[in-house]
Amino acid sequence: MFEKILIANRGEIALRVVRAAREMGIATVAVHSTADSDAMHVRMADESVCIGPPSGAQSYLSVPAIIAACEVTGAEAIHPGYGFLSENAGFVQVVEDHDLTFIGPTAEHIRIMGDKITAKDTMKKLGVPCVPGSDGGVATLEEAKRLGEDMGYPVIIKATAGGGGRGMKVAQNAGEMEKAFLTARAEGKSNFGNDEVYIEKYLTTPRHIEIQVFGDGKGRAVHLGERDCSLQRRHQKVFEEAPGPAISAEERAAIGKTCADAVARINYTGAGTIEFLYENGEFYFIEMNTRLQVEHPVTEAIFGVDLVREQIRVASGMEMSFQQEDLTINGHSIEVRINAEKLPNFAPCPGRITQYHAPGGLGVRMDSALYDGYSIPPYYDSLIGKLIVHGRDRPEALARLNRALGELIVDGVDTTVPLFHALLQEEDVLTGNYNIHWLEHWLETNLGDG
Ligand code: MV4
Repeated sequence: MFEKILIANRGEIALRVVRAAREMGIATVAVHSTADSDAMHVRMADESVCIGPPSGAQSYLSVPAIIAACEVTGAEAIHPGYGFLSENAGFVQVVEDHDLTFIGPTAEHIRIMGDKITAKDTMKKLGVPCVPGSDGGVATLEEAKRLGEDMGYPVIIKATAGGGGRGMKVAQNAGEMEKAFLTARAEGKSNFGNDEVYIEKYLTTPRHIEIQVFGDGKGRAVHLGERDCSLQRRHQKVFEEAPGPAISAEERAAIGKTCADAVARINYTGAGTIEFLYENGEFYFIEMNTRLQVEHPVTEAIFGVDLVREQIRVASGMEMSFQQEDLTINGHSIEVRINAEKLPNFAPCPGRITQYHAPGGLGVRMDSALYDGYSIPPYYDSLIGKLIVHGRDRPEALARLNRALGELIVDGVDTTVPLFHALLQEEDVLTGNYNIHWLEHWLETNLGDG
């Protein structure tokens, strides 16, 4: 096992990794920008290294600075958290070239899943159900139009280097194909330097269901059920839950086994998430994320496992601490993302926190790096905390969420807390009756957003 690891991230996720490491007796090194000298992750880690000026590009994304921080402190492994360098295959390569360990999958796995056409082709060959669409890339407008006619409209054109909603365009009919195709290609080129696109049948009212998988890198893998993350605004999740209210135990077992078998076959290491659209009882693969996700705590809550601990274990060459048979679901968990944003338009709202009080009590977890007097810097994303509740069933989790939101105090900046109070009054939220468009429609109707 490692004696010391470096955490190449900030905020609540850096703190999350410090906590897991400390319970394992592993020393931690925080890195930080000059804007984060007073950050909680720096205070909580055993050591810290300032790696650059405020901008992410010059600090948390600076590969030379992070490698140098490992060399100076003697850290043996790097946990990337989410975002920043977590899905950067080139970074993983540099880490390995310096005889350090990346706590996550191999550069090759990241590369495969980062190219969406290759990811889909790989998953299809591994028996994972995919959205019907083009076989690989579509090079010409003529081919795109032919596919549209064959498949039937609407279709969606996606940039292979995109993902998370970037570089996608819907064509409702043949007349919209030219613009959608050329725009998706141009966006792929300008945003990712890659103009390759592929086409899928557009599913109109699906849920976003993602399966948590975990591999040991030696051909064994498990699944930890699904999360329903359908409530999103502009491809940013705001409310996530596990298990999914629409997914039966039989469906979970079947799609879970398919996913676990697929990642076992490719010797996948560590935590991964296989994203699906779910419509009319069918799962359709869209993307795989090769990182620990923001919403991992809802899975931890219902399975009673520490996913970061497992990541560190397998990265050090140890076995996972569980097998599939050990993994049973206990109750229901919901996470809401507390962002420093001003409604109705979700404008970022950095500033000084004059008072912070975290909720507590049975079944309540608040993952946050906030403290009284902390100043949220304007340079990074607006996530300032995650409130995660766990109950014996969904109604209990919802009641607990309502109660915990009422206890939370974040004074000095606007937050997304009022949104959650309002959502908990909605029948569709209370019954789990929503899809990927529900929230945007609700925001438009109730807040005039959009
Ligand atoms: C789709 C789709 C409908 N049909 N693909 C958006 C993010 C990226 N991960 C994939 N996305 C979508 N792909 C087909 N064939 C609808 C979306 C989509 C979406 C997906 C998940 C969660 C929220 C979403 C909001 C709008 C569109």
